[in-house]
Amino acid sequence: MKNIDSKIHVRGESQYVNDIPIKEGTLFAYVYGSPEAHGKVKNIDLEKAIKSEGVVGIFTARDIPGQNQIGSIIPDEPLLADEEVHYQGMPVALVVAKTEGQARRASKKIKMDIEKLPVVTCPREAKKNEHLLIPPRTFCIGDTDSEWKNCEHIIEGVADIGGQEHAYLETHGCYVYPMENGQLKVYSSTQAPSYVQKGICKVMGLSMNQIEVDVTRLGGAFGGKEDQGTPWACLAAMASKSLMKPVKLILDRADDIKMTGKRHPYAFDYKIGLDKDLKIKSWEVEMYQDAGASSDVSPAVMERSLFHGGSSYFIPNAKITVYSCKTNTPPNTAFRGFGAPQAIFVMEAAIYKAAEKIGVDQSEIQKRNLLSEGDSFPYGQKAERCEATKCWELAHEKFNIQKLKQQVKEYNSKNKFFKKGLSTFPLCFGISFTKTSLNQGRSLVHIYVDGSVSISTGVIEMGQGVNTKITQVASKILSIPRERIRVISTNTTRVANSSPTAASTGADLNGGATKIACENLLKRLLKFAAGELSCDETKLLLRDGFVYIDNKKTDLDWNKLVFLAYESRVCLSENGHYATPVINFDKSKEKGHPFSYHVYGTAVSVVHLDCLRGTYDIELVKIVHDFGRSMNFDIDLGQIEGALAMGIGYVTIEELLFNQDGKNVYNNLSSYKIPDINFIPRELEIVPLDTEPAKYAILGSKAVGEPPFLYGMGTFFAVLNAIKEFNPGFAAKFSAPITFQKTLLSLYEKCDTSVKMPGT
Ligand code: LUZ
Ligand code: MOS
Repeated sequence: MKNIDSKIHVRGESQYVNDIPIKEGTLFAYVYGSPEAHGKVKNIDLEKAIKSEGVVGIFTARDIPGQNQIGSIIPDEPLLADEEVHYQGMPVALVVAKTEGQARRASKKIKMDIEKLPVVTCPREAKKNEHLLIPPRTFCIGDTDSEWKNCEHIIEGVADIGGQEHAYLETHGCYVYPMENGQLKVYSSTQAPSYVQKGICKVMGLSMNQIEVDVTRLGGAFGGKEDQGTPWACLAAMASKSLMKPVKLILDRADDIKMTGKRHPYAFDYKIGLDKDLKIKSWEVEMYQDAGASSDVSPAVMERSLFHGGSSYFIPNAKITVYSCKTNTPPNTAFRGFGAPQAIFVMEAAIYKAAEKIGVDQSEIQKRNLLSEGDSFPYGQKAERCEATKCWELAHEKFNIQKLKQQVKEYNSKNKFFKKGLSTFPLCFGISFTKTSLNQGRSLVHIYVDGSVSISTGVIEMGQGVNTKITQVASKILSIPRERIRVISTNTTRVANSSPTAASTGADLNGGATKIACENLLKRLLKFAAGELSCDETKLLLRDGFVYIDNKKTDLDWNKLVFLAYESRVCLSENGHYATPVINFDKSKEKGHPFSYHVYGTAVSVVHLDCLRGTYDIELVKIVHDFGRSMNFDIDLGQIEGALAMGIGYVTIEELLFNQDGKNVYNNLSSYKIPDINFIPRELEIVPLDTEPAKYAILGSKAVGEPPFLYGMGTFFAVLNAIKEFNPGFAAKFSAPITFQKTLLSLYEKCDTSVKMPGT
């Protein structure tokens, strides 16, 4: 089954927020952001701006009727800056005018008087200054302290990894109009309509039943719209309610990049101990999370870093600590992988360095430490239906990795200025929101009298194809063609209190709820049919749109059945609720069973390096992936390819840099480079692991949104290997992304560990 949206996408008919036909009298808003990264606000001069052509109103913190507060986990983030500014681009005022251009021109006339304060953009420095947003958290298993003496090899080191811009195609935006009785209707580009609803209520002093948030689809989000769709909606809502006019607020690309948070950069100190058989015995790591100026979802990101602190490996003794550090950059936020990529990066860096020091292949250490059935994760959950070794072995067999290594070696021996590097990468990713209560979904299913079906769920379609999966679920349970089913917009008045579409759980939670709703409807209809056909309900089933008795087709078809049921006053609507079973977590002990299952996989990457220029491309990536039993291979493949490209960009060419003034240096898509078609692997193969349907996944089909992002990380280590082929004296530094600039310097660097890379 193809993605149900492909047709309208290619015709340009899909409606995003900016495509919604606007109402008469619509006003346009523009956000004025702080020109300084840190300081005390002495004065905001609006005089010239107010007189500017077309301006209808300018709103500042003082105009907020409710609380000036949008922090969703910790209340530490004002909607509009009041006494202090904490990052460049921090929203200070909202200019509303008759046209977008007028609003923008007026905003240029705002003058701010700011008394500058020191700017910090490095998490280590913030930690040193004790600027932590929340107390640190530690996960422990075994006893690392007493284990070091049993280790044959002990390696210590540092690592760091940069941030990442989400680069969704559709920037943030919102369109709000006032309704009667003080109600507001809100169209928002958000992964979390219920968060937007709640946020507006807090800021406006309204109750949730006064706000209707509606989302048809997003042009990408990747976590960037989990928490950060909310401020723009709050601003537009405030203007709309105050002026009693429809208000539209769409960020342009430059402002979106400047004002919104990214993936969290991290810095690490680690210590790893192995025995003589290369088994990891002890693992200590301290992670310095760069949270930006306020906490946003950083505490939850921190939590996922803790959960993935052992990566795909069984570590009997571990001590994993994360510090959430306050810096003067936009508040960093959710991004595909959500703290796991950073934690996994430092583990792989430690393994790489250990391999280098011991003189073995990196993959030898990886292989010997893979999780096995029944092994404990540091948080107490045991690996069940563990596919780590199966993926690893199948990858070696299918892709003949031994031979690939041989070919790389031969190529390198024959070429002086071109080198190849290969690396293997095992994946293990936990599925479920780490916050147990978020693991619930709802679905409202209506069967209309003509037999067509409409479904509303709490899930957001953001290009990932979840509506196609929801349609498939309903089509399968109700046994009717998918053309008769329509998944409609996500709306807070139809489905309330929805969790954000995040943590790769959208299809599991909302598909699960849809399945329950459809099963209940089916049961009800079959009970009714049994009466009509005067037979026992247990003999009946619905197949291909017809009722069958004892496997014999009757002439009672779906349309007739639905119509007759309606005439007999049978309810044709159902509200399904799904809550993930088995999961729990005890924060006081930091132990529990937080994930309904794990996704496993193994990737092998080969890069090709031009040693004169320091440039490289990705020759191949081959992946064995554990889908459980994929319910839609085309869509799942699309997710893997997209996630892989994103993961490759993250550790290679995507460089996020803030200067001493806290200015985002690469602040548009011509200087911040994301992978294009030429930078994705020339050879790409994705092989599904032949395994059972997964017990707690929708129709046995495991979540696929985030896990494959991690495969891209393998390319970082492949580049290191290629550099070493040219410059054997080079001491690997674990500072991602490994840009062409860093690569070139590494190629010609003497073996001198005191040499500092730029940007570190
Ligand atoms: N969001 C969230 C997430 O609130 N909790 C999570 O555990 C999570 N994991 C991945 C992505 N987003
Ligand atoms: Mo996400 S990082 O699943 O919003």
